[in-house]
Amino acid sequence: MSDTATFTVSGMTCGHCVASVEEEVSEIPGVQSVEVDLESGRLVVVAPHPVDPALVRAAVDEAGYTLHDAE
Ligand code: 9UX
Repeated sequence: MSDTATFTVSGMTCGHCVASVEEEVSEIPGVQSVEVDLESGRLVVVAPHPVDPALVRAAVDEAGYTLHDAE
C-alpha cells in the first residue's frame, strides 16, 4: 500500500529547478518516489503513509520554490 499526494509548485523555470525540488522532497523520511513536471508544476509524492504537507512545503521552500495545493 502507498499514498500518493499531488501538489503544485510555482517558480520553477528549468530542469535544475526540478532536480532541486525532487532532491529536497526525496529527503523527507519515508518518501518512496517524487515526480515533478516542469511545465505544469505538478509535484507527485508517493510514500507508505500520507506525508505531512507541512514537510513538503518546507522541502519546497528549502529548494527555493513555492508549494500550492493541487488544483
Ligand atoms: Mo537556474 Mo532553474 O537558476 O531556477 S535552477 S532557472
